Amino acid sequence: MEVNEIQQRALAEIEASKNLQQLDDLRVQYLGKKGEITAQLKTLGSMEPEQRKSFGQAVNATRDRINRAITARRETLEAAALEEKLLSERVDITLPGRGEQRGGLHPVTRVMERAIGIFNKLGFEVATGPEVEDDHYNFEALNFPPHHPARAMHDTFYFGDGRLLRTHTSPVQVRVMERSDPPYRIIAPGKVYRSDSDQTHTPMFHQIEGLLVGEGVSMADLKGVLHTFVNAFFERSLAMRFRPSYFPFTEPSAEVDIGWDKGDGSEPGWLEILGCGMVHPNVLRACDVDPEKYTGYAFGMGIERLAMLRYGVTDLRQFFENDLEFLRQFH
Ligand code: 2NL
Repeated sequence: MEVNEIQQRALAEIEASKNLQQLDDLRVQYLGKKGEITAQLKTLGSMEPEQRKSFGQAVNATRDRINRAITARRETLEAAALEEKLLSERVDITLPGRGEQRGGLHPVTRVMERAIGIFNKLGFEVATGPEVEDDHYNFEALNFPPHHPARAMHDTFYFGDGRLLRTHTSPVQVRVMERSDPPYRIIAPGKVYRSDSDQTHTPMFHQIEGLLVGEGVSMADLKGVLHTFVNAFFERSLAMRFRPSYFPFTEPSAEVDIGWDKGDGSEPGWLEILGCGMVHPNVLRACDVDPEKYTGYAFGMGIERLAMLRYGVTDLRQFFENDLEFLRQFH
């Protein structure tokens, strides 16, 4: 086939190509390993030297010509593609705004702040501390025996280097006791972590713990403060009872129930809302506080649980899904 004829056809097709894919197909068709121009070059071997020279020059010139045409066409197509992309992505800054939407606090935050406000009025100050702790602050100083189940892999998130995610906010209070002398009247609100996940447990949840240590502090003081708290929190006069319980870090220990009317016509019953007790002498000693001179009480409660009761939420996991339809109800 006449080389000129190939060149004319190639240049016309290149000029007519509509996109980069078509153009590349043409490059392969003419200049590729099995391309038409390459096929022409392969015929050189069987030619007489004189003819080979002139024919070789002609084919090479054609190849260069086609190459330049492809490069030029590619630049044109790329510029057009960019232009199209810019146009399609253009933002019309003259359009009117979409208006503003009022945000709101997360129900867990609201309940946390509500509880903190009540304890502040009762004279408790907020203390905070790290969420990454170690065995000493999370367990040892709190009188956990070495093989207590809470230390087990399946309850506690360990980093593997001696560090762990705190499973309660008690370490905050241990740190306060270690670095200062009584009296203490503090609450420790914050995130805590347990390797647990089902209908009623999430791996991260929120807690408020309280600690009051001084001279002559009794369980009656504890009961009075907690009853004042629950009445203030739920904005009504509630029945409340202590039920004997066990925690390593308190002795005696109690679980606190409130009289609860579900409001659905069913009989009112008792509902557990928090745990508490008198600080164990071993805990005071571990923090260098003299248990002969000082006594104290402590308590702990789950924020999500309080929030479920206050807002009538039945599925704990809704607090963590960040579904705006759900969250908007709390504005
Ligand atoms: C619960 C029970 C509780 C404490 C937490 C505490 C802290 C120190 C010393 C002694 Cl530093 N006790 N905290 C005491 C009793 C109960 O929490 O059911 N929490 C959700």
